[in-house]
Amino acid sequence: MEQTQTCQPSGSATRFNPESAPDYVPLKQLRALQLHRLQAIVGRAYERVELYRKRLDALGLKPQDLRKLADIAKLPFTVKTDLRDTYPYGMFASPLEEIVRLHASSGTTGKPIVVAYTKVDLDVWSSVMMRTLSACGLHRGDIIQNAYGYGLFTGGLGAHYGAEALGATVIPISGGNTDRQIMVLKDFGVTAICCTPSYFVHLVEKALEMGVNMKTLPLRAGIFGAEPWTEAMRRYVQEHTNIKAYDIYGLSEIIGPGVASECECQAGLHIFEDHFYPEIIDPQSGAVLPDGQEGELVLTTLSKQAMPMLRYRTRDITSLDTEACACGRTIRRIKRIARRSDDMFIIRGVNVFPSQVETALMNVEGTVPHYQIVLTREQGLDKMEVRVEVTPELFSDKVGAMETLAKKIGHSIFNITGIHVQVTLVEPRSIPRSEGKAKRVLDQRKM
Ligand code: DLL
Repeated sequence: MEQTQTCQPSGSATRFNPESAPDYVPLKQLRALQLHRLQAIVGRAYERVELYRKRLDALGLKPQDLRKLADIAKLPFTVKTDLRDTYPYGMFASPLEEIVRLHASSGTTGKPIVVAYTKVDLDVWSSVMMRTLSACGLHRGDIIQNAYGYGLFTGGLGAHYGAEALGATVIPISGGNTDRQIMVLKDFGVTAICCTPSYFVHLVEKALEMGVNMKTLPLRAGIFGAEPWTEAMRRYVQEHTNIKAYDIYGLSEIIGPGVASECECQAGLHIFEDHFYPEIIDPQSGAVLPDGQEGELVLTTLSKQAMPMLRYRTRDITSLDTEACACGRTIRRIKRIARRSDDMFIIRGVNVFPSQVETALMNVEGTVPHYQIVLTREQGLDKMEVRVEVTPELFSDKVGAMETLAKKIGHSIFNITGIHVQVTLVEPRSIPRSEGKAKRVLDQRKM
C-alpha cells in the first residue's frame, strides 16, 4: 500500500487526545483487549440470541472454546439475510427497555434491516466517530456542515454525535436543498463538510453556478463515505476546491459510520479494531486470507451490546495492511473499498465493476464525474452503455469535439475493462443527482 512518509498531522496542539488513545495503543495490549472483548461478546451473543446459540450448538462450540484471537475462525459467519429472517428484533441481545435508538437500512428488496443501540453503544459510536473526525484533522473550533441524511440512515446522527463529542460546532443541515447548502457553506465559515462524495461533486458544480468560488472559502476538509469512490474522484474534488478529501467507512449492521477512517496521510483507512475485529476471507471458500491479500471484509463487533455481530460478511472487497502508518497509529488499515462482491456485473463473460468505469472516465481530460452505466439485453446479448455528461461549453461546441471525446472515453474503458462499450455523451444536468448514495448502475436486463 502507498505510504506517505512526509505526513505531518496538522493542528496536533488542539487535537482531542485522550479518547483517541486507543488508536496508538501498543499492539500487545490491543490484542489482549480484543481477546478479552471477543470472549465476552461471544458469551453474550450465545446466551441472549437464539440464532447464535443454535449455530454454535450445531458446531459443538461453546464461547469458552475461544482461547486465542485466531479461534475466531471457528465461529460461523453471519450474513445480511440473517437480519432479514429475524426481522425486526430477533437479533437483539438487550431487552427493548435498554434499547434507546433504532436505525434501519433499506436493501434492494422488501423489508429493511433494523439495527439497535443501547446507551453504551451510542457512547461507543460517538467515540469512534470522534476518532474518525480527529483522524481527518478536525478538532474543537472546527465548523462542520453535516450533510449526511438524518433519519433512519446512520450517516447523519453518527457524524453529528461524533462532531459534538469532539467539541466542534456541528450544523445539522442533513442532505438536500443544495442552494441552501451553498449559502451555509459560504456564510457560516464552514471548515469541514460531511456528505457522500457524489453529493459533494454536485455541491461543487452548484457553487460554481451560483458564482461561489469554493477555493476562497475556509472549507479545508471533506469527510466522504457511504459509497465507493476512486482516487481519480479524490483528485478531481481536491483540484476543484481547497479541501483534503477523506474516505470514511462503515455499515449499519456494525454501527454505521465510524468503523474505519483515513488519517491525514490519506493512505488507507484505519479500522477502529478495539471495537470491530477485521478478517479478510476468500468470498468463495470462506477461508481466512493472509494480511495484504484482497478478499471480503468480515467484521465482528467486540463491544456492541444491543446487537452483536459475529463474523459479519460485509460483501465489501479490500485487504488488510499491517504496516506501520506514518501517522503513528497502531491500529491496522484497510485499503479503500472500491467494490462490493455483489456489485460486479458480467458483460459478455467479462467481470466489470462500476469503479473501473469511474477510473477510466476520470483518466480522460475534460470529463465531469456524472455518469451512469446502463445495462440492457438485446436478442440475448448483454450490452453496456456508459452515459457521460459533458460541460455546457463542450455540449454547445462542434460535433467533432464530442465525437473525439466519446472515442477517448471508449478507449479508456476498453484499456481498463477489456470490453467495448457504447459511450453516449449527454446534456449537462441530465443525469439525476443524488443527495445521498449515487445510483451508478441502471440494470434494465431484469426489468
Ligand atoms: O453507508 C454508513 C456510512 C455513513 C458510512 C456515512 C460512511 C459515511 P449503510 O447504508 O448500511 O451504511 O451502507 C453500508 O456502504 O457495506 C459499503 O458497501 C458502502 N460504503 C460505506 N462507506 C464506504 C466507503 C453507511 N467509504 C455500505 N467506500 C457498505 C466504499 C462504502 N463503500
